[in-house]
Amino acid sequence: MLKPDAVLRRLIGKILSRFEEKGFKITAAKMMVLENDLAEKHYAEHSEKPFFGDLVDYITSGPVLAMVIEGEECITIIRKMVGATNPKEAELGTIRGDYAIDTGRNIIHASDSTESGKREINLFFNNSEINKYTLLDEEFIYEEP
Ligand code: IDP
Ligand code: MG
Repeated sequence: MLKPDAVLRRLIGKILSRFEEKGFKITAAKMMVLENDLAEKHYAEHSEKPFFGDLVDYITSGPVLAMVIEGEECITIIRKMVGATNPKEAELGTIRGDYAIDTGRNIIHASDSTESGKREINLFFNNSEINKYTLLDEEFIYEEP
């Protein structure tokens, strides 16, 4: 999910290009302003943290771009591409390392496990909104497509 600062800073294209160039498949995308309730569900695991209120304010402060991105090992690889939670510690070359400075303005969310991925996809998308298609160059991305 591209957080509101990514959208307001016109970083959508640059960030999505990275996922496309890597070889991943974007199978759903939806821009929306999250209601508090949905934001709280999305970040339920952090509800007891001191930054929870600020986090919900941040993620609801403007439009986000929610997406489903598919590909082999995509959770692990995308978490690497996103970089550390604190952008000051994120390696240069990662999305947060290149485009962000503060943890509370770290521009992108990525699911951290298959389970959280499924849970989060269900929060934002119906099955009918997820598109099945074959990339034109899939045979060059994967040894065994
Ligand atoms: P992640 O986004 O790298 O998975 P999490 O620990 O799941 O990091 O935290 C979720 C989000 O909460 C972070 O992306 C960041 O926006 C915010 N956050 C995490 N830790 C802090 C903090 O210590 N202060 C302020 N915001 C934080
Ligand atoms: Mg997380």
